[in-house]
Amino acid sequence: MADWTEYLNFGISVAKQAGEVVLTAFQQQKEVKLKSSPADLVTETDQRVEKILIAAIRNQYPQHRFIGEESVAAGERVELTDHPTWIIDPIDGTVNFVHRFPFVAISIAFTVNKQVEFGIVYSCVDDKLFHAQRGRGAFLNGEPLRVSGQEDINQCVVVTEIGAERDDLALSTMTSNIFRLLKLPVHGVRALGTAAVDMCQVAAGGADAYYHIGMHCWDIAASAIIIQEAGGVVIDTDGSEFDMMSRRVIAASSAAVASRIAQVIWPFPCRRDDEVHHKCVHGETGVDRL
Ligand code: LIP
Repeated sequence: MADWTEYLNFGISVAKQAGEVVLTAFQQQKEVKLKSSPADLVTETDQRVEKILIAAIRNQYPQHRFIGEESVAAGERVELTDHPTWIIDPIDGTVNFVHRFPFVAISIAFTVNKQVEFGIVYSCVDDKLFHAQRGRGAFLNGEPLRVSGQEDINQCVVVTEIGAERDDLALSTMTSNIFRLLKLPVHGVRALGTAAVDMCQVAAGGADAYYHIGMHCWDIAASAIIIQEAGGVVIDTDGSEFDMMSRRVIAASSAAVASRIAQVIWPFPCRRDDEVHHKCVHGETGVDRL
């Protein structure tokens, strides 16, 4: 197994530096623009932080490639190749950032031959750096992470998100999913507003599962490997193998909990990340999704 530690350490250093930019802007007034829906926000800081991250990494590794949330929003294609590729969400939890709700994260995943080799999630406000390298464990600020190992769905705290969709089909699907889970019952359902930080709660054992439909590869590519290296499982919402481009995920403390959630929740149709340009126009009938 290749050793990507040098690249990981560089990624951690640029994430921390970019985190200082996010934290400074967090307290300031922000100019907000809309993307695919009235709840899909972007600020100048999202764009600036992504440029800072890509410029720093490209300067160190000129041959590497990038998939960045705001670059894709500006029209770049989502194309995952065998080349070393950095998958970047400069601010995961932009709505939280705009409202100063204190859960915002920089998410960076690194792939080679289309396989994630390491992931970094830096939760800026509470200064929590989660990372994992394939085959080498998961860590929070240097301390090892382990999932809860919970196998009984009725003993679970489940994290999810409502997301940015505001059309009837997506909202009715997501709210009915929460209803069915609560009726099992589960101990509780939580949502922090950032997929990356949500999933890191599962890796740390504070929550037992996470599921979502509609997020993007840059939201979850890093936190997926963090959960896997903490001993958890990550699958598609239909129970099949996880595919970061599918926009569907279940991540859990055990296979038993993951498969039980797959039986209860329903997806709504979303185009894959690698199938559509993200210059979505919020049309009369809602977002350009399918
Ligand atoms: C966010 C996700 C969150 C989802 C939001 C949004 P962003 O990512 O992390 O899970 O509910 O709709 O997609 O846009 O803040 O990077």
